[in-house]
Amino acid sequence: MVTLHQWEISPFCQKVARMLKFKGIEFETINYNGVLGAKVPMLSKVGKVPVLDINGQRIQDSTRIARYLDETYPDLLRLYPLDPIQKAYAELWEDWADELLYFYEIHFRVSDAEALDHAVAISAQGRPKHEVILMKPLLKSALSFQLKMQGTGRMAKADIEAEFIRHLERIELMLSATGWLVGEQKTIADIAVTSQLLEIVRTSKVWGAKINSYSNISAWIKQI
Ligand SMILES: N[C@@H](CCC(=O)N[C@@H](CS)C(=O)NCC(=O)O)C(=O)O
Repeated sequence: MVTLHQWEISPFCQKVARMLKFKGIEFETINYNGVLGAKVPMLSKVGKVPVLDINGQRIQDSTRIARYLDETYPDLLRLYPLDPIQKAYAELWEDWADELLYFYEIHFRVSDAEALDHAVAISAQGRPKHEVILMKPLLKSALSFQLKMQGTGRMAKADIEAEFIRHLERIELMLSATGWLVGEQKTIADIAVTSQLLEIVRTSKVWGAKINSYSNISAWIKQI
């Protein structure tokens, strides 16, 4: 059995779940909601989720998992294109989504009270009520700290949001050629980028509507 150790609210965990579905690999999930989050550091040396148990191995990091899946199941649909140039583009999009777009997603989560409440409710699903109350300040301070350390959290809100719109415009333009970010079919690039955007759609009404106002992006997201 393939097991995905995850936080339901994590875009990286959603990315792995989408990769497994894309490949048609059945899996079960173990959620570390509420105070169970304290067990996450024990799953791997890095201490982050996603962590995947597969074929007697434990793999941490969504990108390492993606590579493993392509290498181990060459007969299933590929996440990374075979063409080396297209593969490099897909890897760049993936890294951009994981290492940059992620911080916009965090910004929209901590700067909008409604989005934060929604994220907290998902992170504490199935746990006693007092954990929901406990989770809110914990999640907000952890995410704000992460955002400040990375730098985005020290920028003016208006500047962060103007920059995010520029990114959306670039994505919209890139999709106008084939409907996909790289080549003519779905790749890891589409899965990685939409996994970040879909977390914004899921928790923020205003920014979710903004993302869906771009026609290519909206049609593309529906296919993921
Ligand atoms: N590069 C990692 C990032 C994973 C990541 O940042 N996971 C977050 C949840 S969204 C986490 O586990 N954070 C716990 C921590 O940093 O202590 C991947 O692609 O899997």
